[in-house]
Amino acid sequence: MEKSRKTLADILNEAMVAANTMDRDKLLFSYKGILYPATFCSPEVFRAMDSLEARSDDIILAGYPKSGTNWLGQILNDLVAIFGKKAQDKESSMNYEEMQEFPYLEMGDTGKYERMNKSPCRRVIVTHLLPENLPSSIFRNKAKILLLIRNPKDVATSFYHFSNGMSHLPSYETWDDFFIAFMTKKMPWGCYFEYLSKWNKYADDENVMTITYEELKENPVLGVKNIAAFFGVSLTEKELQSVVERSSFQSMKKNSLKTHGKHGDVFFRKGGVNDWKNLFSGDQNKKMDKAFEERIKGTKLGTKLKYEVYCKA
Ligand code: PPS
Repeated sequence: MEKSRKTLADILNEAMVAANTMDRDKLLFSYKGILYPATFCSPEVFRAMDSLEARSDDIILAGYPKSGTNWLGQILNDLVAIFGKKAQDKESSMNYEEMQEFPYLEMGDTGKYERMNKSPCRRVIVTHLLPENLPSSIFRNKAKILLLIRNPKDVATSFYHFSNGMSHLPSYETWDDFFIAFMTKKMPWGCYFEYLSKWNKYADDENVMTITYEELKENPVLGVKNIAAFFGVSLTEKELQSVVERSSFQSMKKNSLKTHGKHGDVFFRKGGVNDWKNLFSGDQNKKMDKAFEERIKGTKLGTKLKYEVYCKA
């Protein structure tokens, strides 16, 4: 496979520079009824995506924006590097870093999927997409999927700060304006409640493991252990500790200038639970509680989210 030419930090910087010259109403485009950022995604890339030939040993991470995908991406890449070292075959002796594509499946160029198909490495593929928009080979070839979910109030809060901190997304003058957009399906990658309800149909599949941001935050050692077991990566106690340490919020934030360039601080903002309490009004709490009750409560993912614990005012 051709060496990936640009780092994540380079790609982010270029996209921000391009977005600075664009009109607000051109920042997002619609594809199959869902909005996406024009500086990272394109209809051509979406059309090319189905040529990806998924493998049963692929590591797929599915998570709505702002649910902690960079965090889990760090953990999964670390696990794959450990797995590769232990496999000690010709392929794993290649420089894993150099084999990497831009981690998000739906972002990149149209040649990306062909390059990925040629990669001999075990692949980590991150996506914000709905299950129905993923390449069909992911389900056909039984690739394992880690589904990451986060409480909707912190997702909205994180998304609001991100939208105002990055130029590739439309910014909002007030939190109230953002809240209306979040609740009326105007977000890039679609509506979070729809995301939860569509992924809920896959939550019982044996190839899908669900983890919440909050449970990983509470017990990262157990979380990493379970993730490693799900993907068949064996870890010594020392390796487990180092994966947890390298993926801590403090470590990732400290390293973010290197990994994400000058926008690192926006990606690694607070990294906690309950920041929504600083933004939500009583009325907004009621509105989101009602939407959750009507659409997600009682489903497997709804129960897993522990809404009563993390989202009740
Ligand atoms: S993005 O832009 O969609 O890719 O964002 P994503 O990475 O999915 O989510 C960003 C939020 O995850 C927090 N984060 C972390 N929390 C805990 N530990 C670690 N290591 C970590 N890394 C990232 C990040 O700070 C964003 O949440 P907020 O609430 O905005 O801080």
